[in-house]
Amino acid sequence: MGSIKLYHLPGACSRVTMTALEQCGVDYEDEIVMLMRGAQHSPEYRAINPRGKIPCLVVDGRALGENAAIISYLHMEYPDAGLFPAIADPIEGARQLSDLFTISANWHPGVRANMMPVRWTTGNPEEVRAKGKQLVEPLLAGLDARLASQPFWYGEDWAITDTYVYWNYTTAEQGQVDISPYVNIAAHRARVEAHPAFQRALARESTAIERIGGMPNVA
Ligand SMILES: N[C@@H](CCC(=O)N[C@@H](CS)C(=O)NCC(=O)O)C(=O)O
Repeated sequence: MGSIKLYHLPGACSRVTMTALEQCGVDYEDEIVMLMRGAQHSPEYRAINPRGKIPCLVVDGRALGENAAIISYLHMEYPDAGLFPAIADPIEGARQLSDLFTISANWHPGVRANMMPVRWTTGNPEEVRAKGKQLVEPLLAGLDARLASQPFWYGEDWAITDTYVYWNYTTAEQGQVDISPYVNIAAHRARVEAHPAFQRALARESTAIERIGGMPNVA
């Protein structure tokens, strides 16, 4: 790999890609995109990522969006970094991708509807918030059941999938979903937070915030 830059926002879902970069030991630059100020819609950012989303990883001038795609790319470049358990079977490999897609396509929209309902309706936001909650609750119950017999998504070992689903359930919690009844998720949360690459990503986010002189207060 040549030059690599991650466009991100501390605390946003770009934290998943940042954790993956840290897990792979990639040397990369990073730049904060102030979503709360609409910077994702600026002509400058749209020239980098016309989709106006983060995360966006720019590798040698070529932009790649979507956590699932970026993770998949990093896994191809760094197959021994431990982003996923090693497997030889193509169906199992495709299932790992399928897991990322389902988090992206099913968890994330439900979480967002619950946390930011005004982005989804010009009508009553509380109805959308309730709908988001309704979408997320069976996912939480399914995850909790999965984690009853194993510490991580795939079993004994951490995978980036754990960080991705963690970001979703902790964000759901910020959006008025009570995750406290899910005891296995609570234990998973502590394990994911203790993972070294996640800790490095948090430190990297703090450095990025310091570099811009602190996060602005946005009314
Ligand atoms: N499925 C995408 C979701 C990307 C996404 O929605 N990112 C949010 C931040 S968590 C964003 O850029 N929001 C800005 C906007 O929608 O205007 C992924 O996982 O990469």
